[in-house]
Amino acid sequence: MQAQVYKIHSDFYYVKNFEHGNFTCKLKDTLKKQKVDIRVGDYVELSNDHCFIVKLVLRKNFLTRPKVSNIDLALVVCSLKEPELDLVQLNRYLIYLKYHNIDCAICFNKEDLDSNLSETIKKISSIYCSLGYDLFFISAKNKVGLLELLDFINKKTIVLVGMSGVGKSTLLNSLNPEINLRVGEVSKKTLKGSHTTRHVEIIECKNFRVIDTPGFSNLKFDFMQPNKLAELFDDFIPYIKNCKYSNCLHNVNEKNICSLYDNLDKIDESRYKSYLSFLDECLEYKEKISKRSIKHEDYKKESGSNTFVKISKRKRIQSRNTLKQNIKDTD
Ligand SMILES: Nc1nc2c(ncn2[C@@H]2O[C@H](COP(=O)(O)OP(=O)(O)O)[C@@H](O)[C@H]2O)c(=O)[nH]1
Ligand SMILES: [Mg+2]
Ligand SMILES: [Zn+2]
Repeated sequence: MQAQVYKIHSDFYYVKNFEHGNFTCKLKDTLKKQKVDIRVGDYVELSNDHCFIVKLVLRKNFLTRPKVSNIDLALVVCSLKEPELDLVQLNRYLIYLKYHNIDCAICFNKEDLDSNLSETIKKISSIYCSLGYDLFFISAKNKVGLLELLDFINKKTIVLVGMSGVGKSTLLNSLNPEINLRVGEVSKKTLKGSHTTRHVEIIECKNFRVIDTPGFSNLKFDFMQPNKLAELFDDFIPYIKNCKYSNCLHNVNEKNICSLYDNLDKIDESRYKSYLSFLDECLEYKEKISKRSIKHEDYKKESGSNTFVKISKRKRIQSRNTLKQNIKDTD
């Protein structure tokens, strides 16, 4: 029987089959040995007694941070005020989700706090409409703009993405009053909300399902090669095609040979600023990887025509002399 994982707690997997109901399972030893990493959202095959997960079904998509899978739509939530709208942070989520092949729509929340709303809408739309995102200007608290949103997420499994304090829990409560998630008050001092979602879980709502997750803070591009980044910015594509070199990083070092850099006046400032900031993280990652591969070489020892792999220092058994030495040192 197939079921979907809706919650994971220590070693227990809470799964659901639409006909047969809910079961609590453990992972079969063979899967544990293969280090199969089950996530919330995964479809799995159960043993006959429904006590064990015996197989993972191929995923439609997945994220590693947070660990979720099979997402139809990510609703990226930001607030216009308290905390102040942060377009770099918004782009961070959008690019991250694009990299993982997950469709996104954007909710701009707390419209009630923006005294200059029509200007804001104009500015935001000019950047994000042409990128193909569906935009929703809402007030989760006052239940403004929610009907349209409810219609849009109909029958979908969604995930809410956004910094803490922007109103994700409030939005879920307003969309679906029965679920009653804890809402954290924004701290008066920092204007940042407290994090109240502690585990990943699929919540069944009236006409949609939501994966509630705490795991989208501290998201960094520390997993990607720098030359792959620009391709994820749809607004850069027409220009980067014309750069002189295919490994162009489209920054100041490539002046005059970079078509994007030479056309920066046609790109939104916050988009390019976001790119440079993520690029730094990718470059850091690349450097880390290259250092790691140099270290790898250290572990090889050549003797004549043979290459031996040296045991890493940490795993080598200490000689009795060094042991004695260490004991003396700590005395
Ligand atoms: N003024 C206003 N405040 C809101 C709105 N939505 C949420 N809030 C407040 O923002 C704070 C953080 O909301 P919460 O839902 O906990 O944010 P989360 O951390 O993203 O889940 C709470 O004090 C909410 O009452 C809104 O539309 N307008
Ligand atoms: Mg919350
Ligand atoms: Zn370039």
